Amino acid sequence: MTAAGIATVALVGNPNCGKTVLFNALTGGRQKVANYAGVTVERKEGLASLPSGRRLRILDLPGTYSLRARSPDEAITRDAVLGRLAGEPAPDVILCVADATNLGLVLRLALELKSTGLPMVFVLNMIDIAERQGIVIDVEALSRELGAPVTATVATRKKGLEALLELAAAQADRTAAAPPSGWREPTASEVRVAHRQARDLMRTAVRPPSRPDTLTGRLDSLLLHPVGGVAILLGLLFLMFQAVFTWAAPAQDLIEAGFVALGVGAEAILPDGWLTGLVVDGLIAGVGSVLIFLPQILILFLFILLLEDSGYMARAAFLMDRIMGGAGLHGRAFIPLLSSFACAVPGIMSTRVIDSRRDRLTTILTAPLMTCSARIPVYTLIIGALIPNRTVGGVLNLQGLVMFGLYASGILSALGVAFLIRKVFWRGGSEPFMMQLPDYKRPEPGNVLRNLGQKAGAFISRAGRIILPLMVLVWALSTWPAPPEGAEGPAIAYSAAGRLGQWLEPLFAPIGFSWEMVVALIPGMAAREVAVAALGAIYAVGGEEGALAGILARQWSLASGLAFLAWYVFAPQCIATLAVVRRETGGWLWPTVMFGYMLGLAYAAAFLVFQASRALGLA
Ligand SMILES: Nc1nc2c(ncn2[C@@H]2O[C@H](COP(=O)(O)OP(=O)(O)OP(=O)(O)O)[C@@H](O)[C@H]2O)c(=O)[nH]1
Ligand SMILES: [Mg+2]
Repeated sequence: MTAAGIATVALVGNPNCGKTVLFNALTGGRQKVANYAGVTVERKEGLASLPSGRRLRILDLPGTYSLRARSPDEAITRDAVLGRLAGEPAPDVILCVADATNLGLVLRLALELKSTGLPMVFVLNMIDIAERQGIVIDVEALSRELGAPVTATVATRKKGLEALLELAAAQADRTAAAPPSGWREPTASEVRVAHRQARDLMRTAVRPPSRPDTLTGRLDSLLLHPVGGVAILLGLLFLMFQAVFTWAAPAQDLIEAGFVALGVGAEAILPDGWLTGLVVDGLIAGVGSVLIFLPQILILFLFILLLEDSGYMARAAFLMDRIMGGAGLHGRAFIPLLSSFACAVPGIMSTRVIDSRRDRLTTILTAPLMTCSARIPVYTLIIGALIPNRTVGGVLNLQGLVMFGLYASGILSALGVAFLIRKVFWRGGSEPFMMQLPDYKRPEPGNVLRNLGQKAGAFISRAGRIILPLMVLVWALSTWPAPPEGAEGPAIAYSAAGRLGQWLEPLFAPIGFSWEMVVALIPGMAAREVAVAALGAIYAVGGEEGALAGILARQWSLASGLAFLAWYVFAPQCIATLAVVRRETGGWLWPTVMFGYMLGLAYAAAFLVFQASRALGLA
């Protein structure tokens, strides 16, 4: 027990049994939940209160099948249970959480946990589904054999939580249990004995379902079909991109109109002078040019969250395994790579589910090539400004096609880089794909909405925390110093930003970047979408009128625009990603390698695109 007298209760169980839903329900937390294995990869803690006013510290841990950990996320759970995490004693109580419809594997884990000597409560979660399927569980027999109280919960409906907390508190009060420091890895024969024990317990205490889940089987015969399944997956992805562009348009127009009105209003109220410039050109034009992408980002996340919570995402991983395996990527790399479509930072963290270090590093190095949502503002802005909105081949929209091409370039180059790494640098095949496919579930609207709200909050707060202060800086640097007496040309050309851009311009001339583009790249290092805000501010300070897309259409050649897009597919334009790579790999070597190879690819791609488009007369 800690000094404050608050007992620590750790949630331990197989992946995908509902530990995080339980954690969120007990502590009011907001950790990520989804219907596939390996969602939680970190230790999280929170406080739960009992009706008596007593409090318990709850730990949410990554799912595991055994204390004999193989991957980094499983090692976290093992170390937390055994009190091996720095500065943290072993928990006072273990809540062994089980998916009540799938007790076979968790009973082995429960027996292993029992052998640590820590007090335990065995939690039959998802009892709603087990009852629907007609599974009968002999709670008394289970409790006797495990030497622990057993209780049932429906975490998603917050059912059974009070009883659970009471049991946990009672277990915590038991006279000190033997510390688990004496725990050692069981030998092969001990493991066999434990497996037999778990099998026997399963036979005596659990009567198999009288109404098994047939929906999952029927859906999978279609969705996992080698041809039909892949066609459906591609269809879903296509629908997702269509939706991102078409559904978002009305909301985007509304937000844009709002910011224009805000700018006009501010200009009317504020006195003439530098303050108006800062507010109207720097803050409103800059931040507004990014916030109009909120609807698109929310639609993208809505799709991803629905696919995750229904259980389909794990199937997509399964379908992609053959293709990715051909490139030398581990099947388990799919979900990290897919999460990277939202943002590479959680994507890179979720590579902890990959046990082989080489497979994990390959995935980390390729994750930032996936098109993260921070690129959406950049892509959409430039496509909207420079690519004509016309139909090709009768059905396909040219703008949508270019967008699809950018996503495809990211994916193909990731496969190419992985192939190169695995075939040239680290030879050797990757391991077979093993991932338990979850049963399909109706997505929880509450979970999806909460997650969506969090994404919206994160996007808006990024605008506040990162973009807003940077826009003050960009505005100041592009306003001062003022041009000398009798100077010719636009004032901004004499400012610090203008001079810096012009000084760097020769370096970027071969790839077709103007000095404004070069200047926008620099604050864009903090977060990719800041480049859009910076362009908005730079052109506004430069005296250009109207929406940013219209300005780009006048100022940029098609060749330069395409080169800028190509740059953004590859460029290592995000400090947060490099920082998380350093943390996950424990040094500067891999972030440096990543920065170098991505920068090289970005310059080469932009060069090729610019020169080729000029040769084709697209300038
Ligand atoms: N019907 C039902 N669904 C549940 C229940 N508890 C959790 N779920 C669903 O089960 C899925 C997995 O939940 P998570 O909390 O992410 O599982 P986890 O154990 O934390 O998984 P990892 O972090 O991967 O180890 C989600 O889709 C939940 O909505 C329950 O009691 N009943
Ligand atoms: Mg979890």
